[in-house]
Amino acid sequence: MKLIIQIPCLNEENTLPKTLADLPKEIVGVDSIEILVIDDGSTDKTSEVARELGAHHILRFMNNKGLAKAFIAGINESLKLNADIIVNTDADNQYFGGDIEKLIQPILKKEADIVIGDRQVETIRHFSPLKIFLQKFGSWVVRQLSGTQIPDATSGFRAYSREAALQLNVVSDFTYTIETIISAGKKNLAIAHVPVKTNKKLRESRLFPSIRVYLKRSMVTMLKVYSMYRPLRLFTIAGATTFFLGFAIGCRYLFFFFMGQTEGHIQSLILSAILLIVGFQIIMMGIAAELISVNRQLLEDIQLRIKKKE
Ligand SMILES: Nc1nc2c(ncn2[C@@H]2O[C@H](COP(=O)(O)OP(=O)(O)O)[C@@H](O)[C@H]2O)c(=O)[nH]1
Ligand SMILES: [Mg+2]
Repeated sequence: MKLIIQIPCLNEENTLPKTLADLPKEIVGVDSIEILVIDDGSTDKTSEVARELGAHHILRFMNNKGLAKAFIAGINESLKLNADIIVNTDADNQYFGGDIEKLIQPILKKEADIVIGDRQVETIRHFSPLKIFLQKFGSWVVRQLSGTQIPDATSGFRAYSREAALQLNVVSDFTYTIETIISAGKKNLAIAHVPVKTNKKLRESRLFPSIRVYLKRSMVTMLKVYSMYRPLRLFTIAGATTFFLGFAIGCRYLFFFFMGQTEGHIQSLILSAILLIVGFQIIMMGIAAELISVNRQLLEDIQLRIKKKE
């Protein structure tokens, strides 16, 4: 049983030493533990520090490609290195390395494909009440969209079985955390969660410059991923709402018409016709998107078979 711990990094020369020092050296049930640092075009000495401190593998990009790309590149590299379990953690030592043992237990016991570390955000002292509320609300939305029970959707502390990692695809540029949960839920993978400890904050978050940016990007991601996996439902809701609004306005027009008011109300007649047509077209687009989505599932199935052969 080989465990690879991957750490995506952008300019982490200061915090990486602490993070690496806290990682477990051995775990019962695991034969070897290797560390993979993904240096996403850092302009500081991240790669050198990682090498000096004994990281087994370093994947270095010449320019910054973003966390989502770095994450999936790490997963694919770990698969090539024959990992049986892949754990992702952050380079700012946010997560307590000693909890990796706990994190991989459900996979070792063959109870889960993916395990998400639950930070229990309400207990994190340096999170503001607004940030706690948004994290909880965001996780609730992700639970609804994914049909899973994950309490902490944006946690970057996770473990993947080889089987789950083979099925992983990330299309958004910004964050992989939400997307991977929604797609895993839709693919019916077994997702578990365990409570984990977090360490003191060493620096400000780089991913979320402000709450507004965080909200905007998260919403765009959720909408995009959900429309990838459940397009017909999404488009039908939008289309049907528009259609019925047009229908209601049309009925109002007909009501006046049959009551003898045969003149006037032309504006509402036009509006009704537009809404009816647009609503119908949205539903049609949903059907086309659903067919494309079925195609994507077939492609993913082929991709999985090829990856397994490789
Ligand atoms: N590869 C890559 N990693 C990044 C990037 N930005 C942040 N990270 C890493 O992602 C992890 C989490 O970033 P952090 O700023 O702590 O965000 P937080 O999750 O909001 O605390 C850390 O390991 C960072 O080094 C990026 O652009 N590319
Ligand atoms: Mg952090």
